[in-house]
Amino acid sequence: MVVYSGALIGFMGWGVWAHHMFASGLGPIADSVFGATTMMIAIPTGVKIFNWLATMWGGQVRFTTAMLFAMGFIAMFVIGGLSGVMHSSPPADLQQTDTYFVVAHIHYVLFGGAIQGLFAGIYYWFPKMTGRLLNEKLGKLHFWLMFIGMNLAFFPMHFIGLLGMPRRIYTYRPELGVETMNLISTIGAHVIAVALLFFIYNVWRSWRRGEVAGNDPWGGAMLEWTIPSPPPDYNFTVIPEVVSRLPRWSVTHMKAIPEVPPQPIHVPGGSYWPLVAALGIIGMATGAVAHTLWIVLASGAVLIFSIYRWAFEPFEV
Ligand SMILES: [Cu+2]
Repeated sequence: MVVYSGALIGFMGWGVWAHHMFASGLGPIADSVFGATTMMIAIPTGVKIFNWLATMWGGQVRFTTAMLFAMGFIAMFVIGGLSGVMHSSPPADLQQTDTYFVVAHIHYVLFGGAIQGLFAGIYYWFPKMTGRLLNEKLGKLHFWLMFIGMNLAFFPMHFIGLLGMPRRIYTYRPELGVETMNLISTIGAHVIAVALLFFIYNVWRSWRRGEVAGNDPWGGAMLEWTIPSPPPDYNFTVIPEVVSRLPRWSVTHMKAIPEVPPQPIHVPGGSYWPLVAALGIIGMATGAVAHTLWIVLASGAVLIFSIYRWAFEPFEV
């Protein structure tokens, strides 16, 4: 169900975006179609949200920075989803769409949703990528400042928009009564900026002298946690046979992964021919745009030549 929901959201996504553009005069048919899809996309999204909640319900939640970002993502994305469903009614949407209300909505979806999800991923996989853990204290400071900052910045925009302040415009008359709320928004934006400074400092510091991560700092269930951090170029010398959905946890639940001793492996050395091949493609595109046949042909020759050189390059031992 979760996979189907993901696929459905991806597919329906082609048919909801215009709910941000109803004021552009699409006409009643387009408005109705995009309004109906906006209503329907709430169903698979709801499936996903209940799945995430139920996953936590059945688990032992550890409040690491990565987890805090993941949970913050769910909460903020739900708020963005609720204001999103409000767009499915074209007459209501017509009022909201060219105001700060829609700015609030899209930031709860994209900042509260996507950006917090990205940060959850960065905190979770940074030790696998670099071999060192990000500092948790700085990480939590980053999370809370960003979480508070984003709500200060974006929540008042719902009211600012409904009171009539148009989007993409930063000036307004004092009679509109949105001065205090705009000030709160501005303060929130600066809090987000400060939060990001803590993040940048954390990455800079932890990359050089953070806590050494080892293979598996989190007690992860998946195969990437069985190999060193950072992983060798070839990942595994012997492709492991996976017999359960959670291979590293299977010791207690199901059959364990059989331990295969590492074996010698041949890895192709670094080659610059792929880069030359890519330049050939760029040359072909440039020649086509410039309507110059000989550039296309010459670049095509470069492409084919470098693919052959690349393919026949000897292995370095
Ligand atoms: Cu939207």
